[in-house]
Amino acid sequence: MEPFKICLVGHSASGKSSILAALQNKAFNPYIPQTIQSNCWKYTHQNRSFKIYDTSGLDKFQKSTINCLKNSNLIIICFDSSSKRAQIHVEQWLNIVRTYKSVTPIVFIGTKTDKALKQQNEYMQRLRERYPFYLTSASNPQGVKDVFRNIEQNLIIPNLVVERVQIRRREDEEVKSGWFCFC
Ligand SMILES: Nc1nc2c(ncn2[C@@H]2O[C@H](COP(=O)(O)OP(=O)(O)OP(=O)(O)O)[C@@H](O)[C@H]2O)c(=O)[nH]1
Ligand SMILES: [Mg+2]
Repeated sequence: MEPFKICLVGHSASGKSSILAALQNKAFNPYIPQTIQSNCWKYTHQNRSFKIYDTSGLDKFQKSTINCLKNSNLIIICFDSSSKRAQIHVEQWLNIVRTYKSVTPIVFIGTKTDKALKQQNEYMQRLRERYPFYLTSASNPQGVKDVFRNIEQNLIIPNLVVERVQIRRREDEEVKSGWFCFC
């Protein structure tokens, strides 16, 4: 059976590689290098194979990131939950994902919950209501692992991703119009 391909995308420094490092039992590294193009990690859980693609958030590697997106079965949009620009970054990545992968299910992971400022506004609330939505910190590796176990067990293994595919486009439109209302 082909591995289930999960693609991590999001703004540069949103914490994608740190999430992957936590899953790989690596210690949290505040000086973790920026990702060049993308990295892939394969693992097995409950007899099912998964491949996680950790992409670069930098514009100059966007072509490589889009290639990863195209091959994926599930897309995780990561954002820095402590950043004041989190909404803008989420919108940018939603637009990219919708342009290149219109029917692949999306999950959101807000990172860096250990930092003080968290974006708890109406936009984030709408995202939370419309998509699978998690908050975590790479400084708490068990928390990151729990997020992925939850995604595997509640969305992937029971094939719930199929239901998300059917309703995703409409949800995107609602979230998008909500976003414009806040400007
Ligand atoms: N405090 C805190 N810092 C974090 C967390 N996750 C990542 N960081 C820091 O944020 C910075 C960027 O993290 P990365 O994991 O490299 O971000 P990225 O999304 O992979 O970035 P690109 O590879 O450039 O796309 C690094 O200094 C990390 O140590 C977190 O949960 N808490
Ligand atoms: Mg990275």
